[in-house]
Amino acid sequence: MGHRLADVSTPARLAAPQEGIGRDELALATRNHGLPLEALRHDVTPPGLHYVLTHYDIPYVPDDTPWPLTLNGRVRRTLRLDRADLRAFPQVTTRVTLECAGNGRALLTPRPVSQPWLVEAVGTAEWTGVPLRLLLAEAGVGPGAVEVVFTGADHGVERGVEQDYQRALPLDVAVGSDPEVLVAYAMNGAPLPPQHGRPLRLIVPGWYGMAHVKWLREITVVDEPFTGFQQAVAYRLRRDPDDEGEPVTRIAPRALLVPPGFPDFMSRARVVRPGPVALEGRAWSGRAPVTRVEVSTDGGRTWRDAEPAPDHGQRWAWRGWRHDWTATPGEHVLTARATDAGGDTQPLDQPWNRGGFANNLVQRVPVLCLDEDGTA
Ligand SMILES: Nc1nc2c(c(=O)[nH]1)N[C@H]1C(S)=C(S)[C@@H](COP(=O)(O)O)O[C@H]1N2
Ligand SMILES: [Mo]
Repeated sequence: MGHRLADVSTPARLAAPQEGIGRDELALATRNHGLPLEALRHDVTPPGLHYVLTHYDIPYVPDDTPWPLTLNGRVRRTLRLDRADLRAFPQVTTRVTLECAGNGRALLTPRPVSQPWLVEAVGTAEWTGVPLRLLLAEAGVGPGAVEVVFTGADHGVERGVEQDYQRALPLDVAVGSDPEVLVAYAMNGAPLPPQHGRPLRLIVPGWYGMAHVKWLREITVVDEPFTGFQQAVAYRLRRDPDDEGEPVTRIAPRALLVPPGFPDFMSRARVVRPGPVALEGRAWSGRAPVTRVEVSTDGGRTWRDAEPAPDHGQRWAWRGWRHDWTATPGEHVLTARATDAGGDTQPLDQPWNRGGFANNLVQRVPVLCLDEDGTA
């Protein structure tokens, strides 16, 4: 009795100047794990190493659970598709890099209080499913349609608003083929793992994670812009709580380094030996293909072009790069910076908004170069 949930008019909180990560953020961080950065070595992330983000609970969906996918709203005919119906449509497999829009949030000042990602909220998988445009064509998009709303089976409350997890896409993106949006039922050739949306999820190549609705059960064509919480309240770029804010959409360019050498357990600081060190990493952008990756081994004062890995023609997946470095005893700060064909690049100073969204500040990796006898 007397308990009240937070209110939607209460803005998401910013941490006080010296405030550390709290117990609520720790609880989110243990549920929503990141990619161990050494797994950047894999072209395709093994499923258990792919980052996970789930706002509420992971639904319990035993294998034989009926899962009719409903297509309704402004359509000529409502469809209810079971697993066999979906398998009867053409099947497409696409390699896609997913990144959470909040990646990098915990490094911001002031720090938005939410899932405290450093830089590891990313992963790449081969997603298999049915092109969404084929399902919408089968249902027949009616006149006046402007957006398509996707509803997941998970349910929770967020800043006082009880809701199913829902997100919308503009109609042209939903019916388009570049990117080809998928209703996916497999990840890396196996049924979706529970945490990644079993049995069905949306995949929107090039868009930040929030668009890829998991545990997808309903697709609704609407004739008004969708105003659900995850669209109109969350996932907007705001500097002040009452800004309307721009919506978060496509992934900004980012490069990450495979951590070189070996780590210190507590600080995660990297230790390397003097001599040649092959620096390697990944770079991606959902806006335009990555055209350049630069590396700095002196904390961003000077930059050298990295060498791109062979292009496998995977537009929506990260691309590898490498750079040979000769480590000398002492402390170094390594960093990498991606630029895409649209001219977007990574800032050296933090881009800041209240949600910490779409912030692609360059990664800084402190490295200690030590001789075998432990001297620098
Ligand atoms: N139904 C549902 N879909 C969801 C979410 C969710 O909480 N519920 N989280 C979204 C967010 S914010 C991200 S970053 C991605 C994460 O996908 P992954 O866990 O498969 O990596 O799923 C998105 N889809
Ligand atoms: Mo996310």
